Amino acid sequence: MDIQPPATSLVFPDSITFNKFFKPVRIEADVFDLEVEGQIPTVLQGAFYRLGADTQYPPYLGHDIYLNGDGMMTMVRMENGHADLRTRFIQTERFKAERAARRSLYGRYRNPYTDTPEVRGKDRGTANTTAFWFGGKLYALKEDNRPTEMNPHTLETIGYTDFGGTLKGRTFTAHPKIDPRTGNMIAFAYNSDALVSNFIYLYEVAPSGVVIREERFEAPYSSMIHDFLVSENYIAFTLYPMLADQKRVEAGGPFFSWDPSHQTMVAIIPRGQGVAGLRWYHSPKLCMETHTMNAWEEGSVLHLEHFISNSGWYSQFPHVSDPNPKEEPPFGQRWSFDLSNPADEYIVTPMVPHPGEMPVVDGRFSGSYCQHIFFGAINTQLGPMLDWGPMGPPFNCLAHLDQKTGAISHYYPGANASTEEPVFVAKSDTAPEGDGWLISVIGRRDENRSDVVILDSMDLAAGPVATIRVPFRLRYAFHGCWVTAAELDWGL
Ligand code: V55
Ligand code: FE
Repeated sequence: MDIQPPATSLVFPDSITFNKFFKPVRIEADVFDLEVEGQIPTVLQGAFYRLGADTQYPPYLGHDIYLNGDGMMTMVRMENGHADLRTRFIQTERFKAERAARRSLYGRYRNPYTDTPEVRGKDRGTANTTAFWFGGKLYALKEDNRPTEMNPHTLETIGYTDFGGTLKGRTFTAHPKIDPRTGNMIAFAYNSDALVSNFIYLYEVAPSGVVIREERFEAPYSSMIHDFLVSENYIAFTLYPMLADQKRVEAGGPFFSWDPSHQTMVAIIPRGQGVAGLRWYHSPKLCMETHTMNAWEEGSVLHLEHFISNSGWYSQFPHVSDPNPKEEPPFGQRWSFDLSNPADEYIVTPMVPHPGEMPVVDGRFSGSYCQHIFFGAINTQLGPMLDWGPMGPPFNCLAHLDQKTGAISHYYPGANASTEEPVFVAKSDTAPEGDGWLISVIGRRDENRSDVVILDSMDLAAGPVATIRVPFRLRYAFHGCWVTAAELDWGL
């Protein structure tokens, strides 16, 4: 018998994307009744979902960035104080093709020109960014493809949706917003017409799962647009020069690179009038928006609250000319635009004295003023910086900003432990704004293991009311959501 050794290495490279605490985990688990320290609040009947990247095979090109991993969904189902865990890969075309071949076949992030001949022209979506619940359905979102529908109970992959034929575009953001006034989803898409395109699409989707509004406008350049802002009457985008370049992509290069020859800009669109009322502003400073907190209106002033870095995101994408650029951490800022003023100007107010990211507000109030903002943070007064991972410097705490008092409080999970994006669940339908439970995954590096913690949003310093111990490591993930038992229809 002719025995063939594997054609490519089955060992993950000893590089920052794949080593130490960020080594791919690849475990599709079912663990019934995790250990629970403390008490899961009785209102938390439902499931916490989170989505991340957990590369199935060592990249055949030898190197890869974290953002290009295969989608892996985590579900922690909570019922009467018990917690059950399920993790599943998203069964994308890419995942299935590589599993059948038992090796990596796809090349660089968003670059089909780097794929092996076996998969040329095949779908290359990874569905790895946001677990999102809308209209009674669970989606795995990735901004360079359509939403992937998932079975919320089994985590089986159902496949791409085009919202019953009403979504014409090929792509869809990983950061749609739910308008709490209408229940509709406000979303956008970019690089939809072509791999690299200047057009940005706006969508509104009804809870019935039908696109009810579509418009598009043209940006001055094609770049990464990861997140956006929605207030009661406005939609806003921060455009920053994380440029996509078709020629470079065709030559097998990185999809994005930071090009300081372009300016950071802001597009403000009145929701009623639509793109006909679009106004562009120019940022006096070159910077990038990492994620948005909230947008709200005060008379003629529109406030945009978001995390801003004064550099590109060099841990993922290079600088066009500087071979050794310095990545700056993001800080929270409020940008205030007086829309009655015709001038191209706005006021920048710092919100947080230390770096932060992955913010959340109480979704019942998003688009209106939110007093309370929650996020992952780096506060070296609480403990030392953790070793850098493939996404830059990891958080060492969770933070709560009270905008009314200016106070910032923290949850510090202990030494050599990192936090992830907090997910907010209101304590009840009538609870005051911001009064809820925060759910976050803690990476315990010394134990090579993860915890899911539940904190009182109004008292982070008190520490978790419940710690759900996961007996293995959940690979650092991106965005999650909470879905109630009623929405999940457990009765059936
Ligand atoms: C981001 C994340 C992505 C991506 C593009 O956080 C931007 C920003 C997890 O994937 O593909
Ligand atoms: Fe994101």
